[in-house]
Amino acid sequence: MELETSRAILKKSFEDFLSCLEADVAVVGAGPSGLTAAYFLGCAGLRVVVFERRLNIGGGIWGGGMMLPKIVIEAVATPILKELGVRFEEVAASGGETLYVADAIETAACLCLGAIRAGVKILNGLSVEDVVVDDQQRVRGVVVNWTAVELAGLHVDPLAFRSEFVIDATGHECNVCKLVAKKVGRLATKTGDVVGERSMFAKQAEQEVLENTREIYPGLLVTGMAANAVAGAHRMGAVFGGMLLSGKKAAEIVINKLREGSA
Ligand code: 48F
Repeated sequence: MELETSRAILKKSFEDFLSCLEADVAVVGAGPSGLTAAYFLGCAGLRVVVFERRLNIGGGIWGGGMMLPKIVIEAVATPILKELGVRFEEVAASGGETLYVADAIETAACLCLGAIRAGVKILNGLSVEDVVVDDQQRVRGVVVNWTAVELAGLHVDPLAFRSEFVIDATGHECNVCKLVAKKVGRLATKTGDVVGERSMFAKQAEQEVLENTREIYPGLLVTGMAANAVAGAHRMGAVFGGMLLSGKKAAEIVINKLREGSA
């Protein structure tokens, strides 16, 4: 039984890795924005792989607000929760806006399952440490290593995965944008570099995150909190509507670009 277990795991894992070697879209980070982007891209029939540094999938959803496992969503984002089967309740209305609360664990689980059922491959325990560029210096994929290798500080060369587009969904750290700004070229921000996130102003941040969801460098899109951090916009705390809407917008941008043939 031991050998059969090993053989099954090796065979099926290598099949998965080989199937992800060339994708339409590589999403970096399996938080709410990355999973939502992946879900809508998968629903559009695209080949999507998500690379997640941690073993657990869901990014900042699990912690809710200060480790109290609830998240708040604005009315405008509730259709996405409904589509993914997440239940929610109305909690408050202020300034003409109604807010809803959902269970953080249910939200993370439904987003993850929704993406998988849409055909997305999620690879965990893997860190994106660089991008692949072509002769025009356009981003054409990601360079990946085991997070365990990174943590152990071992000198192990990574492997490359090719994709037509890469989406930086790494949250506050905006890791892919940082390394592109450092090693590849100027980002489409006011400084050409990562500007850095501003203090909490939830209402404004939720609007900004949609405006900031875009192609930030040829072949590289940015979504979720990474979009605000790169652009020098505000943070929002445990309000998650903007994350879901931003992920959906990133998917729509990529779908349109691939349809136009502008990859
Ligand atoms: O942080 P995260 O949840 O990003 P998000 O989708 O959502 C932000 C909210 O959780 C919250 C907020 C808004 O309400 O302010 O913070 O923008 O998920 C980011 C994921 O990216 C992974 C990281 O482990 C996390 O799960 N990640 C970060 N860097 C890398 C990475 C990397 N280099 N390679 C792979 N995964």
